Amino acid sequence: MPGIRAPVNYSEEPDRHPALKINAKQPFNAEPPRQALVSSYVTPTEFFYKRSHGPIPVVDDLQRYSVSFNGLIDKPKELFMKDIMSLPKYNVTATLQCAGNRRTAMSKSRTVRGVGWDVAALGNAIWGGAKLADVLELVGIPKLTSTTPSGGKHVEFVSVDRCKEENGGPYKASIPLSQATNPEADVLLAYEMNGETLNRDHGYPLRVVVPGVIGARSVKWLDSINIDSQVCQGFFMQKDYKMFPPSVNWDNIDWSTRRPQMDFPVQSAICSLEDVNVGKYGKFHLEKEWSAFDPNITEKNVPVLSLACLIAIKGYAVSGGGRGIERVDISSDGGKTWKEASRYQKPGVQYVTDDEKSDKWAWVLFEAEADVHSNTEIVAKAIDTAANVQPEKVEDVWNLRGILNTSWHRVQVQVRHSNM
Ligand SMILES: Nc1nc2c(c(=O)[nH]1)N[C@H]1C(S)=C(S)[C@@H](COP(=O)(O)O)O[C@H]1N2
Ligand SMILES: [Mo]
Repeated sequence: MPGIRAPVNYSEEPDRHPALKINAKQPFNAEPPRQALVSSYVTPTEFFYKRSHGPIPVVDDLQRYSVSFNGLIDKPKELFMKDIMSLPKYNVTATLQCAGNRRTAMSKSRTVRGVGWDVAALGNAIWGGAKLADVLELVGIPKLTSTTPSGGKHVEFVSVDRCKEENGGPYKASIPLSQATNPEADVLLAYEMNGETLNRDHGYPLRVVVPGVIGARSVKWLDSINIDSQVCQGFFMQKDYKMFPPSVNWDNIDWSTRRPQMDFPVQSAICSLEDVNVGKYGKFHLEKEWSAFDPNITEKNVPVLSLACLIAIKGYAVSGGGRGIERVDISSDGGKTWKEASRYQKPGVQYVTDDEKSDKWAWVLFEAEADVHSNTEIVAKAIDTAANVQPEKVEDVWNLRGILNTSWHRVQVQVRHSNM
């Protein structure tokens, strides 16, 4: 018995924060209210989105839990928690983003298949654990290896949880061996999140964190690692999480024509405002009021801008592959004119792209304000260090699975005049 098991039903799910917006109950998929994301650079674990494909595994005996290494290596090995924890520990601040983030907005343009998400299917955490490059070295694969002598080129992660997409088999994904053995890629086998032991929802006792890559490759509840000559053939690598052009539909789809999505493109969203906001424009101009996150906010209780004319615009911007955010542009006239937002990671410290002190795998929060006197649309778009820019229209990136909606984020502000 390996000390960890996958429950057959949902009777052993962990407790979760009541403010999470549940997009699917079984398997559990939930995101925080968007305001929660901009109230801190590091997302508190309880507000970090949770994306699962089956019941959450249960650890019965941590002493007996181990990860086995198989496939194209000299000889199979088994590592226990104590072996992994005896390797140097690294803390990597990285934003994990589900490829389905902002899917609900994409489905409004044309129907897509998949769990609906607003703009909060991502979070920024400090992940603590061993570098996969060190772990692989321990089992006999040197650093910076792209092919093993026996032809291994990919590292496949197999989990404990069971999901229906795999016909009751485990969740799986792979990354290239060259990335896995490169210490600078910062791929972790993480046992901590935000300074605490990983919790069950996020992969306890051990998960993979692949910085800069769509969340789907950061396999939770790790069971085994296979070194393989080919990319993982599992459902989530081959029949899901691939980007198709808008002309492909469920009748003409050929999954084999596209590669599994890895890096995510440049993304940003406004989080201090809902999609539709009603502001009361009164007699006096109020001091600017950054909307603080209130855990009592529910969907039915959307914050109304109180006497808004000077509107605080706060949000996040992030790009994949370790590309930093070069600029965030904000428009308060629907995209006709733009001004640059200020960016930060540590509160109060201006973010400098590519600076040694900036976290390359993490998001950047941004702030701007707009003086609004009549109904308008506020828009955000980010530009990364490769000068990649978010596409203007969701229609241009529409795809049948509804992944990677990175179109300009637009929110409506309606101004009502009042005498209060
Ligand atoms: N074992 C396992 N790993 C998994 C998943 C899963 O369902 N099972 N979901 C993946 C997806 S699609 C995402 S976006 C992230 C979500 O991680 P989180 O729940 O810690 O936010 O985990 C990934 N790893
Ligand atoms: Mo995901």
